This record gives sequence, structure tokens and C-alpha cells, in this order.
Amino acid sequence: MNLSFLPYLLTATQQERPETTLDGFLFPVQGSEAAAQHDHVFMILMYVAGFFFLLINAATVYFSIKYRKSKSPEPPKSSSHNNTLEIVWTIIPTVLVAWLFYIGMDGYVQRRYAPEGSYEIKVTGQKWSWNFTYPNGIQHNELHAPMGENVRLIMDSRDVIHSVWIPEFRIKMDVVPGRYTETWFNATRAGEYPLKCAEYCGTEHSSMYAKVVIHDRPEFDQWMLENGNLLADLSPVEAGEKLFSIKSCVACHSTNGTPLVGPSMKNMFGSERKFTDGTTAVADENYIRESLLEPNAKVVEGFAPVMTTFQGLLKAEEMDAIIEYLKTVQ
Ligand code: HEC
Ligand SMILES: [Cu+2]
Repeated sequence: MNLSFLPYLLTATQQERPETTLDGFLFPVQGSEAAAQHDHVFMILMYVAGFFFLLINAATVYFSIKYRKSKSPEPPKSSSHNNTLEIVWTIIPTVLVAWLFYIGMDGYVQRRYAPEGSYEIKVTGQKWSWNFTYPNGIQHNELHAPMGENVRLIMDSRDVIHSVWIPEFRIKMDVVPGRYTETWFNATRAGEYPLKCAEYCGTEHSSMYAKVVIHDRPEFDQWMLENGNLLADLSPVEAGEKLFSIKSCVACHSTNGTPLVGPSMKNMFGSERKFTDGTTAVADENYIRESLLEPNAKVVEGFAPVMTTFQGLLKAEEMDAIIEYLKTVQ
């Protein structure tokens, strides 16, 4: 068995670790500064625990054999106490746990609040999707961030408690209705990572997931530029199609006829809709508008009233674009 990777797992930073280590073996790959620190502390704890596990068990086995009854029917004579031994087994563990506390606390304090001047992204959780608002007002269902910069997430929920968890960044923080929570990261490698909801929040909890994309600065600026001007750059139908996924409609509505949490949008426009109260209506522009602003005014037969209002989350032109797009989903 080749254990040559063990010393590398203890080294503190991503940069110091050669490419040949088992990155992603015990943990997901290290995608942030916090990840290196987190794994470092974990490995120290594991080695300390492993050392004492072996020591105590070896001693148990040794003494069991040495003093087994058949060899020494009389209990061995022991002195009432041994000052040196007692001092040693008090001081060593005390120093050890104080040190473990220190490295754990140090990491916790560093991770608790973002450094000043961090790039701020507002995160909103709602059943069952994530929404990210960037400093320039752009909203998106993916978390895009520049590499090597401190990024602060300021988060709240529109309904129940959710939790932002990015395993590769080793961050996890609850997202609570009625108050802001925060967490931050500094991504060390470009690429795509999953962000998962880590607090059970209902039927579709397991699919409450968002993509995290880390770019280098120029690529990030480019992405910002392209996504900031959706409505200016694209036709309303094209922009509507993008918005349909950016605004997370896709989490509940398919466009291929399969009902999900909500009805499929296929052939919806222009057709007659049946509601739980027995009334009907033909789906026109005003109907879609109402569905977005007051989703529970008319609840489609066979579905639960779980769509939350998009009042304040969609600009008028965005709503127009989505309506134009839904007309084409036939
Ligand atoms: C949390 C899941 C969820 C999300 C997110 C969601 N919806 Fe819905 N939507 C529903 C459900 C459930 C219904 C059916 C019950 C009702 O009418 O309220 C519905 C109904 C509708 C209807 C009426 C459908 C019909 O068959 O008559 C439209 C139109 C609609 N949604 C559009 C959207 C758009 C556009 C978005 C994104 C901006 C969106 N929804 C986001 C769950 C969702
Ligand atoms: Cu959730």
C-alpha cells in the first residue's frame, strides 16, 4: 500500500500540494481557501485520534496478555499513585486540546465574517430554487463569481429555512426567512461546482440545487456584460426563454408536456384551463401575468398552490419576454 500521500494531506494550502495527491479522495476537491484550512484541521484531528486509538488499544492488548489471570492469579501490586505519570497525562492532553481548540476557533473566526471590500452577492432561497442578485442588479439562478477574490453572500429566504452548501468550498450556512445570514468564500480554481440545499424544505428539496461558476476576472466581466443586457441583445422570445430558466421557472414547469410540481407550459397558451374551484379560463397574456403576480388567484386543477408570487422579482419587460416565449411553447 502506498501511503506517500499522507504527508501531503497535512500541508496547509492548495498551492503547496502537488498535483499527485489524492485531491477529492477524502473530500471533494478544494475549491476555496477555506477548503485547504478546513481539511488541514480535519486531518490533524484524524491523526491525533488515530494515534490515541492505536496507543490505547495496543496498551489494552498488551496488558491483557501480560496480566492475564492464568499468569498472575493475584492482582499485581500497584503503587497508589505516580506523580510523574499523572503530570504527564494531564499536561500533554491539555496542551493538545487547547491547540485543537485554537486551530478550530481560528478557522471559525476567519470564516465567520467576510473581509471588508468583498464582492457582494445577494442570495434568495425559496421553494425550491436559488436566486442570486449581483451588485449591478442582475438576477440569475446561477452563482457566478470571480476567482481569487473575496465573495460575500448575504442571504435570506422567502419561505422556510434552507441552507446554502458548497461542498468544494467547505461552506454551509442556513438561509432563514425574516433575517439575513452571511457566509463568504475565496475560490482558488476556476470551474463549475454544485450548490445544494442542506436543510430539508419539502417535496423538491433534493432538487434544490444551483450551479456555481468560477471565472477568472476578464471572463467574469464578460459574463456580466452578456447577462446584463439580455433584453437589449436578444429578441423577446429568446430573452424569455433564457429568463424562464434564469428565474427558475424550470424548477417547476417543463416545456415538453411532462407535469412537474407545476403544469407543463407546452400548449398552455390559448388553451382552456380548469381550476380547483371548478371555473375555467382561456390562457391569454393577462392570465399569464396574473399567474406570475397572483399565482393563487386561480389554481390549476390537479396542482397544489405552491407557486410564490414574482411580484418585484420580474421587471415589466422581463414579464413581457416570458409571455412572448410561452406563446411559442407549443
Ligand atoms: C415552486 C414551483 C413553481 C415555480 C418556481 C414557478 N411556478 Fe408557475 N406554477 C406552479 C404551480 C404548482 C402551478 C399550478 C397551481 C397554480 O395555478 O397556482 C403554477 C402555475 C403557473 C401558470 C399557470 C399554468 C397553467 O397551466 O394554467 C403559469 C403560466 C406559470 N405557473 C408560470 C410560471 C413562470 C413563468 C414561472 C417563472 C417566472 C413560474 N411559473 C415559476 C409552480 C411554480
Ligand atoms: Cu431548501
